Amino acid sequence: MTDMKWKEASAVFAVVAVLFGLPLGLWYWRSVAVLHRYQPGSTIINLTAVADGGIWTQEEVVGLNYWRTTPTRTGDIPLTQGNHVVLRLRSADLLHSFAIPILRLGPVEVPAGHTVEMQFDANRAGVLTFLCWQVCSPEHGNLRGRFLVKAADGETPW
Ligand SMILES: [Cu+2]
Repeated sequence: MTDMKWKEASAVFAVVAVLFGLPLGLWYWRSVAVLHRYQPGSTIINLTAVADGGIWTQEEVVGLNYWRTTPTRTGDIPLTQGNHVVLRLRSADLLHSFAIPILRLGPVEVPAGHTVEMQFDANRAGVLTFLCWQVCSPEHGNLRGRFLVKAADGETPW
């Protein structure tokens, strides 16, 4: 009888461990372990492409909020000269791509369901335009944005 109780208890424990441990592990992997891969002091920017509206957003587009809300188009993204930038690129829907032509970075394909990393050093002050590089959708032309790199001495060259 006590043996049965013991088995029951360990089964309950196993279920609870999976129910809570799995999300916790996932959360840890996404928010802590992944970020520790980058060099210290990196500026980490998440950009998700959304075909509807042609939007690059810094918001997370997952599950229900894809259907319920329109993500906010990212404004100009401020950087400071010398920043090491880690871009974590995603797509909310179909195949997009990403490039920063003035830095000759990319294009890299950004398929849905993946996170594509791109890193660069903002060595020079100025405006860095980024855009989707392939005709992905009717509003493809809107899939662009800017990094504004402020000079290390505080000057703004735009
Ligand atoms: Cu596109």
